[in-house]
Amino acid sequence: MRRTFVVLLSLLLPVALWAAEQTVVLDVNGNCRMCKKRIEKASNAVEGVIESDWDRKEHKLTVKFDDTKTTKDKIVSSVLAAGYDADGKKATDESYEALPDCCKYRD
Ligand SMILES: [Cu+2]
Repeated sequence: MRRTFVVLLSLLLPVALWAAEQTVVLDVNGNCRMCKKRIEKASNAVEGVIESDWDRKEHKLTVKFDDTKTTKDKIVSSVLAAGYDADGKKATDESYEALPDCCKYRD
């Protein structure tokens, strides 16, 4: 009985570990190096985020996160709150206006 349990656990554990880590790629608007810092900071501030990388040319934010601790929506909300349009959603005018002038990416 005990052996069966151990065998079962050793079979399930790698699956459980693999399932916890997810990677998403989000469209995030921005301009400059400061934007990169701000966007990644906003994403990294979410508990459960392992790493974030914003590609300035492609305007893509790649986030690796633990899906037992956070969700894509929470990451998107945090980036929106920092003033950046993310995943097809618009940041509020208020958070956008708070950006430094060099970071204003809207026309
Ligand atoms: Cu900027």
